Amino acid sequence: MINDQQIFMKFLFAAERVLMSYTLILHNLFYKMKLLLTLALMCILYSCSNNSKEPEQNITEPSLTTPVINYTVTKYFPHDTTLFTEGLLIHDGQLFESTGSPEELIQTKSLIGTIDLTTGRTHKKVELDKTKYFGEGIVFFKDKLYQLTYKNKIGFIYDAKSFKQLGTFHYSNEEGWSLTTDGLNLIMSDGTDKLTFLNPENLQPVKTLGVTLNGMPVGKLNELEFIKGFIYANVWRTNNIVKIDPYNGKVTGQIDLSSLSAKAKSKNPNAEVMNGIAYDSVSDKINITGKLWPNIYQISFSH
Ligand SMILES: [Ca+2]
Repeated sequence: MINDQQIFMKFLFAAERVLMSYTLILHNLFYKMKLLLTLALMCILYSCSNNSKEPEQNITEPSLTTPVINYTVTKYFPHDTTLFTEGLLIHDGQLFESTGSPEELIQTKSLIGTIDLTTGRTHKKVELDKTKYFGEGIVFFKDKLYQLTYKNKIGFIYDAKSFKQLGTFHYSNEEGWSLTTDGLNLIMSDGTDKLTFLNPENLQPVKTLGVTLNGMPVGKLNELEFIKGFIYANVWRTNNIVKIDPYNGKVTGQIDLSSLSAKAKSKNPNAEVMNGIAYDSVSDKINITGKLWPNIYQISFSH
């Protein structure tokens, strides 16, 4: 026989078991909810971190642009607007300019002269017969001055002091455009992407250097200037100067002189392309002008 106390004890025991079961279920539910919340939070964080990575990937992609070299104009000087500039350089503290003479511009001459920066007047040293020769770039090397002609495949050699003609030299390049020197060789442009290094003793080619920008040839290399171990070249029909590594021909920087060209054209609507680069090692400045430009601009840039 079971008495009332035993029945009550059984009821309490059963109630406790039911309560424990509910507690376990609730505990499991709470655990599952906690797990779901954690998973949801992880998904949100992963999604956010994925979104924030995308712009980083774009930024870290290799850049295909060449560094732009900025410049400042420090002075400007007058320039004779009849000078169809082909070459510009500084020798013994004097600014020299060589010019060409297109048939349609009857006022132009093929000459070499020094430029008086105060007045803009040209003091002529050499003049070619423009019915035969179109004067191009010049360079001094030791005690001589060398001058290219456009299509005659002939160059002239002068005494660097008296400007008396000492002789001529011939080259196989289709055209002659500009000259500069690295102190060992003469460096010649001919309107292509190739620069020809000439032995100054016999004017024979030593090597040619192909100039590339991001792996692509840079054609129409024009007026040259050698500055602190690099060749700077104007690209014809543009207002750009490219900085060239003389060992591998790679363009390592670019200077955009469009604003100087715009200034020149605002003063003389007949002004043509930028075409003169002359480095002054004393002031560490660069003189820039162009064909029929009314000014020579003295600029400085990091090089
Ligand atoms: Ca030059």
